[in-house]
Amino acid sequence: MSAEALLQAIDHVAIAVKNLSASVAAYQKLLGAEVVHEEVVEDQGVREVLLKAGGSFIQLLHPLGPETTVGKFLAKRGEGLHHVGYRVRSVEQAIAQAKAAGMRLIDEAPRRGSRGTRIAFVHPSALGGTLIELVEEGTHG
Ligand code: CMX
Ligand code: CO
Repeated sequence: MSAEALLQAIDHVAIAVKNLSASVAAYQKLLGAEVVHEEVVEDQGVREVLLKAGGSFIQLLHPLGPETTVGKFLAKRGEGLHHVGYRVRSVEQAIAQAKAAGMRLIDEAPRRGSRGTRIAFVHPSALGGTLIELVEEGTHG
C-alpha cells in the first residue's frame, strides 16, 4: 500500500483540559461548536468530549486521575494540544507501515478507542514532537 493511500483525514485534534465543562462551554460559546459525543475510555484514563468540526472532531480530554497519561501531561505541561488523530483505512496496515519506516510505536497492536474506533499511538519522538494517534473508524460509526 502506498503512503498517500494511508491517511484519510484528520480525525481529531485533542486538547488536554483541566475543567471539562468550562472548556466545552467555551468552545460552544466562542466557536459555536456542537457536542456530538461524550465517553469515558477507561483503557486510556480519560473522559472525552467530541465537538464537531466539519468531518473532523475537536477532542477535549480530561484525566480520570493524576497518574493517567493526560493527568501527568497536565501537571507537567499544563493545558494544550495533546495529540493529533489521523484517520486511516486500516490501523493494522498503518502500524505495519510505521514499523517498516522505523518509527517508534507506543502500540504495536490496535487498542479500543471511543466510538468503537480502533487506535494505535506513535511516539512523539517519531514525528517532530507531536504525539500521533492512528484511528480506524468502527463499523457502528
Ligand atoms: N505530546 C508531545 N510530547 C509529549 C507528550 C505529548 N502528548 N507527552 C509527553 N511528551 C514528551 C515529553 O515532553 C518528554 O519529552 P522530553 O523527553 O524531551 O522531555 C517525553 O515525551 C517523555 O515524557 P513523559 O512525561 O515522561 O511521558 P511518558 O513517556 O510517560 O508518556 C507518552 C508519553 C507519549 C508515551 C504517553 O503519553 C502515551 O503513551 N500516550 C499514548 C496514550 C494516550 O495519550 N492516551 C490518552 C488519549 C486517549 C485518546 O485519545 O483516546
Ligand atoms: Co485521541
